[in-house]
Amino acid sequence: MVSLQKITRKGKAFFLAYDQGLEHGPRDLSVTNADPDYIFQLAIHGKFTAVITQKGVAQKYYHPYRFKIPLIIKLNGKTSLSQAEPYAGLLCTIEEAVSLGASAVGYTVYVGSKRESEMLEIFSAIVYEAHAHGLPVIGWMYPRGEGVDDTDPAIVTYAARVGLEVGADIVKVKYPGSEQALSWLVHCAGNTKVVISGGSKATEEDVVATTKAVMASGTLGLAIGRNIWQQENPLEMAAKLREVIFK
Ligand code: FBP
Repeated sequence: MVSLQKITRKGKAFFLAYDQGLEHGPRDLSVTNADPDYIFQLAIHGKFTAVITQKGVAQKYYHPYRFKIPLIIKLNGKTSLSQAEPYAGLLCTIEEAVSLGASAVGYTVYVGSKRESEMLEIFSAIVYEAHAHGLPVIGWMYPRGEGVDDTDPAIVTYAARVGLEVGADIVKVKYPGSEQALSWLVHCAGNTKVVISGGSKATEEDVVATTKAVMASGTLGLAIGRNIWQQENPLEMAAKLREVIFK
């Protein structure tokens, strides 16, 4: 099994996700957090275990930080403007990710999309190639498509299990609503580790409470974005979450 050591600490993950500029666009951004330098500094001072970006942000900003914070490159993505069937095209190769200094790579599979099989095929090939370079692969396993309820815990669990079946080292899923549901999801993911995404901005109390349930369910940790860098005091928020994750 490929090692997760470079992107974890004390066996836990605390990833700062910053690919929303592509996925959601400026509606998520402010004068402060639209600047990738701000995010890399935040990742370092907030003691995250890695930062997640698309390749363009890495190309233009990562170099000065390359020995200070590990990088996870998201290999595919899409905008929220397209009305097409959920599908995120491949934008970066493993070779490019390696040359940009990535310690791991990520890829979204929209489980339930009519184009799911294309994404699964590409995902499987990525796993093979990334492992040949010693890089772990994180699957953003997101149920999506007509008639697919992406909030149904059974469906979120199915998506996580698909990650195990196709060779993901880590799956990134949305919180399935309760500690009990998440514990079952973690069990179904087996030796594939689980990280939970943050979602749109919530209150500090809610994020801390959810993180406690997330850690009690046996996950590897968090891959959180907006609930950190949209906060008024993101370093304070990061410190509170570190207390839960690493204690
Ligand atoms: P957040 O913690 O901000 O929710 O980020 C997690 C994430 O998976 C991002 O990596 C990605 O950009 C976004 O959510 C995608 O969300 P969605 O597909 O639901 O719009």
